[in-house]
Amino acid sequence: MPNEPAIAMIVEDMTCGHCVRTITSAVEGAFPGARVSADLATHRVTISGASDARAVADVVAAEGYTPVLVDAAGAR
Ligand SMILES: [Cu+2]
Repeated sequence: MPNEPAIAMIVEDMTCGHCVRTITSAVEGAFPGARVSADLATHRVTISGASDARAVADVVAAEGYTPVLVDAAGAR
């Protein structure tokens, strides 16, 4: 679904490449077909290919992080 809106969240406690890998593999494992891109500098994580933002945030939280859902269009 190319036009499916992306999910975006700010994860302030995502602080290194290990965090990025942990979050990416957890989300992609829980939502087959989802693609995660993470930017360490802004702590922003964008997920495409998944539709339930709350469920994605719950997966990230289950890994011990603190996701805050934001508007995928850019506002935070
Ligand atoms: Cu880390």
